[in-house]
Amino acid sequence: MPDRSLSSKLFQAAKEVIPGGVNSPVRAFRNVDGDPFFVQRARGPRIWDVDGNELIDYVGTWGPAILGHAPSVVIDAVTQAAKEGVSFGIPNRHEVEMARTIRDYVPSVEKVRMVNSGTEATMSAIRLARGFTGRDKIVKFEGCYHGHVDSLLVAAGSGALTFGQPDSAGVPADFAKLTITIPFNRPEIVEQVFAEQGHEIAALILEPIPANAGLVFPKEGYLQLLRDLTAKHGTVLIFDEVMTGFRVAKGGVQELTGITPDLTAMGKVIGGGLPVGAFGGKAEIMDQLAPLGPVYQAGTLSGNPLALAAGLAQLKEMERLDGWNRLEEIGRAFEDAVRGTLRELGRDLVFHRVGSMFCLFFKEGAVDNVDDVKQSDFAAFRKFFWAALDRGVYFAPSQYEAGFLSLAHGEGEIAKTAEVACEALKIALA
Ligand code: HOZ
Repeated sequence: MPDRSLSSKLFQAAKEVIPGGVNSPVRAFRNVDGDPFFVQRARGPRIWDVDGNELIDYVGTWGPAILGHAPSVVIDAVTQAAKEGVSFGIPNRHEVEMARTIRDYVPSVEKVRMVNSGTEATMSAIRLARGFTGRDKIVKFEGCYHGHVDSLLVAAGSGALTFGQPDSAGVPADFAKLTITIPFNRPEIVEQVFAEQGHEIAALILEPIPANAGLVFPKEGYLQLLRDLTAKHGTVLIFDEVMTGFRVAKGGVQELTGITPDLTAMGKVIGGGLPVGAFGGKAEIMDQLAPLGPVYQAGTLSGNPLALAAGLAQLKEMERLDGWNRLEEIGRAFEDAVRGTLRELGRDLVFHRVGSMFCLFFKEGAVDNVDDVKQSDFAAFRKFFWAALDRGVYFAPSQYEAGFLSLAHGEGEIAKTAEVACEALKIALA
């Protein structure tokens, strides 16, 4: 087992001054019964921990690192922007360029506002939908995670699910009452909810490909059903594409499926690794925001020049490299390697992939929603995680998280990963 003594010391020190030693729960490795490593630096597809261990990384800072870590175009853009000032609190030219870029990539977004995180994006989109419709109730899906927004921390995914807190303490019961949660991929249930309460529902929010309970695909016709029901009842349809946007395709899931929401929450890739979120959609709805309309939303650092310069540089490089097509090729090669390994072992575990996002479930049969994911063999997942990490491959430390490939993952990394995954699976499934 690799030496992680310096990481251990840092974690002990961190726990004295930071709750749980981490600034976001999924980093604590609790779901895999261990302590996290501390990172020293990251470059391309690799990270090095403070003890000098080298890892091939499939977390990619939870999505933003689509070119790989620390691409020179992003570093140069940030350096250049910093020379002109790190924050202004006054309009700057990057904001207009980013808004135009988002609108070009995601045609359902006629107007967009920049914020600092995915959480802010979904929170603001919900408030806007409520202000626009004059209604209070919202619908979300079990296992979908939309950041740590009060009204969305009900039956939530990601860290909330990982740590058995899908319903967070501190969320007033009266808020939670306004959130109707239903299982994903069950048409009859959403139809019933809208038949009974459609006239009271301000917004239906979902990750159109849920990626915070593993990676789950909508069944044929399901997204269209949601589009039709929300349109019929005057409900705002919100796609949370913080993870999938600018990643599974240039224009996100809405480009892949052709189903367009009224509002979209974005983040991760468009920040190039710096703190960025955005929400946008129909001009008619977006123009309800202050200073034009009655829905208040603001932020000192929103539209920060460094963050937007980083995001724009990353998107331009993706264009230049034909990034989304290449990611599909890398994803296919990765999938072939994983499926080959599973065949070799004679195991029929579920493997889902869309573009550069993937999830291996320690489960056979279908995975259509979070209840299916909960049937996974978590003990085997844990063994697999540590066996892979000990051999130099870092997968997300929870069965409920998706993995990410980047343009920096080449044939060499994929071949080594297949070898490691094969050994790790043998250990996990023994
Ligand atoms: N939203 C990220 C993917 N599930 C997790 C990031 C975090 O909670 O720290």
